[in-house]
Amino acid sequence: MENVLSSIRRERPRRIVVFTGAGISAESGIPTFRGSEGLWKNFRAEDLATPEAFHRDPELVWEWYEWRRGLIRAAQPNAAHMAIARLERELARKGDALVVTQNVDGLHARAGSRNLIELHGNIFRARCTSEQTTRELAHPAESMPPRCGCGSLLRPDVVWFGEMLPAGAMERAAAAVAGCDLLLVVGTSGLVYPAAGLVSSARRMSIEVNPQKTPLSASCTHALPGYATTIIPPITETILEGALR
Ligand code: BV8
Repeated sequence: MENVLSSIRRERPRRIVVFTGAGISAESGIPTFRGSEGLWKNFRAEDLATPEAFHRDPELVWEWYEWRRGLIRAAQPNAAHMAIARLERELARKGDALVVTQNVDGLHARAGSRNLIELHGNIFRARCTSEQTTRELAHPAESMPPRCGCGSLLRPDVVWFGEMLPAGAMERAAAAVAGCDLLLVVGTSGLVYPAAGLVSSARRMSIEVNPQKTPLSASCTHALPGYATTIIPPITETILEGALR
């Protein structure tokens, strides 16, 4: 860890991209997708987060998302989310910090991050399957599966497996990663594409923060074994010391 902090002090990065996965929310009590704590009532995300599953059983899929929303509503952003939001705020005119997240839990926004790309959508938004209009889901659904005023089914406004990401999201994220001085890769197994492919666009320093080795570890300049809430705050502190000098 100390050698990574020394590299940050030497390089004084100012243009930061933080690429996050489910692991950054693990210490907020939200199960990851492939972690040992068993995700989501013994269902695999790949089995339920698909258009086919929704077509087959919209009520089951909605119940799964309602259960996840309940967990997330009860959770709080953790020290890693907060440190990243502070980095964006305090860098301000001296540089910039963009969050590119695979997560749909909305915790980066709740921590205060505004410069944010949600590659896979947001679990607290629903979309009409006919009109494609979206709406916020502030409260648990009254009826199951919920319907739009037009009578059509609503669906979670997230990207399912086999679906395209939001128009322009990957292009914007890839351009930011290619142009940044430092890419932080936090809490992702690096298994889901095209998101995981972003890491190979980094041209300068890249630091992976994960208790496990992943397929992305070898393509980062540093791989720090450990938890996001332990490692991210000292890293953002060191970035700010250098950038604001
Ligand atoms: C698509 C929203 C084009 C829904 C999610 C190559 C190119 C293109 C596509 C593919 C490809 N290869 C395969 C595909 C298909 C597929 C895919 O990638 N499949 C995988 C399973 C192999 N990709 C797609 O379908 C994508 N669409 O490509 O469109 C297209 C269109 C039509 C036909 C062909 C192509 C869409 C993918 C998006 C799916 N939606 N989420 C929902 O959430 O319900 S993905 C889901 O997985 C979440 O978003 C999650 O964030 C994401 C990735 O998982 P991770 O975040 O990495 O989480 P995971 O649990 O795996 O890992 C957690 C990590 O944290 C672990 O490493 C752990 O060690 C670490 N950790 C734990 N605790 C901590 C920690 N780290 C730090 N601190 C801690 N405390």
